Amino acid sequence: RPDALGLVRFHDHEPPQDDFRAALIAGMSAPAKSIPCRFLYDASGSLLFDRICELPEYYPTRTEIGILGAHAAEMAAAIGPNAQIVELGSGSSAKIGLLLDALDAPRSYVPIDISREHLLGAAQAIQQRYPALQVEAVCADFAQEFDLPANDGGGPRVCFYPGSTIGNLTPPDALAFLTQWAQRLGQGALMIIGVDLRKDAAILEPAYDDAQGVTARFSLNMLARANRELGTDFDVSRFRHRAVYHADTGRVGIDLVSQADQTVHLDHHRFPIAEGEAIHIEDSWKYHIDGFQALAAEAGFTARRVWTDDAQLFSVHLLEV
Ligand code: AVI
Repeated sequence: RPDALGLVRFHDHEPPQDDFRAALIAGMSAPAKSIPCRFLYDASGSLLFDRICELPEYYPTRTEIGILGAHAAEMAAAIGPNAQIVELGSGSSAKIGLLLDALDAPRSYVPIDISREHLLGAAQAIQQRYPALQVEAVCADFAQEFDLPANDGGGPRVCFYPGSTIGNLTPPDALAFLTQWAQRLGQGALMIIGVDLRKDAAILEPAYDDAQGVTARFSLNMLARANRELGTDFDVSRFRHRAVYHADTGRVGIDLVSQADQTVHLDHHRFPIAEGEAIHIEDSWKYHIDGFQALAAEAGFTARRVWTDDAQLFSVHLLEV
């Protein structure tokens, strides 16, 4: 068997190290405290997120996999042969496999990830499973400027962005993101994107606050990570995870709520927090199908198809630039 990594082409755009310290100081000094959700995903956070995806209450992962499995043949027919598949974030080889298995002679697979380790692991696994595919791993922050590997196989360029990760951006940021990607992918390119749908709070709130407390641990890990990496002295036991669905805007807001008046320190910085005060750590925006299609149209895409599950929990859109 050929050495899989030897076949993978690797494009390293050397994304700069994210500055957790600066982000934490800025967010904890603001009148409404917050810490950006991208800091949830250190090694422990990523393992906890994998466990979230298996929880009975967290329907998005299994529902999206169900939709991809049920409709991969239609997706493949819309794409045709010799495609270049560009995946944003590559922690999901299970999902890309559903698409690759259905496609007619896919030419190349371009996983893009900020984490070199995850990227090379995923690229290697795919190369091993699909020896005829040209795998071109790109280490980059996919929100930053960089050039995509050329698409010279004669088929379409198809961007695959599953998981409703777009939902962790505010709608204006989602619009900016889609606009940037429409331009980068180029005329005629396709995008297959997973988008979680609006629904009853009775389904959404447990999805973000499960009975086993895995999501709470995922959230609280952000404070434990700050203690480990930055030397803050958060008393993690005196914060509580809270998830609230705001049906008027379609937003699940996630906060860590202080259970006491307390002060957190980082070097010479002091961050007093009152009992009941929240540190906002994440939003997960939910869309109506037509609302998302309107956003995509504003960004320069035409909505071609949309697939959902029977219960209308989740949607997978096919867009064209
Ligand atoms: C990664 N992202 C799409 C997840 C979501 O559903 O918004 C993150 C998450 N946070 C708590 N549970 C899951």
